[in-house]
Amino acid sequence: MYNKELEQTLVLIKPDALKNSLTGYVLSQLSEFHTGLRFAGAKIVNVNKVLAEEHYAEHRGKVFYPSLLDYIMGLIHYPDEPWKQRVMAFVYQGPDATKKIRDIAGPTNPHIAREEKPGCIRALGTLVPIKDAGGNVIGERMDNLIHASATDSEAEREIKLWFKPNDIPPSMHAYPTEVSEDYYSFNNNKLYMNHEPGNICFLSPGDVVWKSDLETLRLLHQGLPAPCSLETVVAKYLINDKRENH
Ligand code: 3AN
Repeated sequence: MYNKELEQTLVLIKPDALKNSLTGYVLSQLSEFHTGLRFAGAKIVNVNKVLAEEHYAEHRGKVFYPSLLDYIMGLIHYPDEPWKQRVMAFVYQGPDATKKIRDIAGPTNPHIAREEKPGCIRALGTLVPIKDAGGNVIGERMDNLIHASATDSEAEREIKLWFKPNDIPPSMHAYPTEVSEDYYSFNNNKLYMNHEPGNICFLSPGDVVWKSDLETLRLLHQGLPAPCSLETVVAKYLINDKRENH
């Protein structure tokens, strides 16, 4: 039976919130006292290009997409301080987690947030013009401090993108897991089911894996269409990994 207590959602405290020292404010707004929700996972992440692209895959090709990637990678707020380029990623858990957190976060656009929902977190954000090489304004970047999953299915996709099963206590797992019986490695974006020198091995026999990831890997290895790409599965294994540029 579906257990509402296990419902989960992803929250990212983005580089503009970190730079403006709003971490404590955000965490207090989202605290168990205010929301009834609990932390199920937490990590500091230096967001690499693959993770940024996968997280914002739905915006690929849009005019603001390149600056959105720079923003989440910390390149806008900490251009010369790579050691500060990070976000804080959280899994919150409890009944109606996604809806409760979206309500407190507020509308995507900080100007609209200020007009329609004063007091929400994103009302403290800013809009920044995006210019082309000639200096013409071609769009705007929304520095809106936090990311919060929009729907339960987005939450599942995003939590599986940012977190491995072992990042979350087993008693809090909301999605099925499986134990890998095989090695999985990759090189040049190609998948291998062994551990060859030069490859990055990201799964070994005995590792606990999201069941849906293992199903995807099996399909990809057979050259069959899969529900998501190799990058989507591998991204979480490269978080904070020196070999990420492989
Ligand atoms: P939300 O973050 O509220 O779920 P999404 O998922 O539609 O909104 O968009 C993800 C991020 O992409 C937003 N947080 C915002 O930074 C950026 N974004 C979305 N739509 C636009 C837009 N029309 N112009 C500029 N940036 C946008």
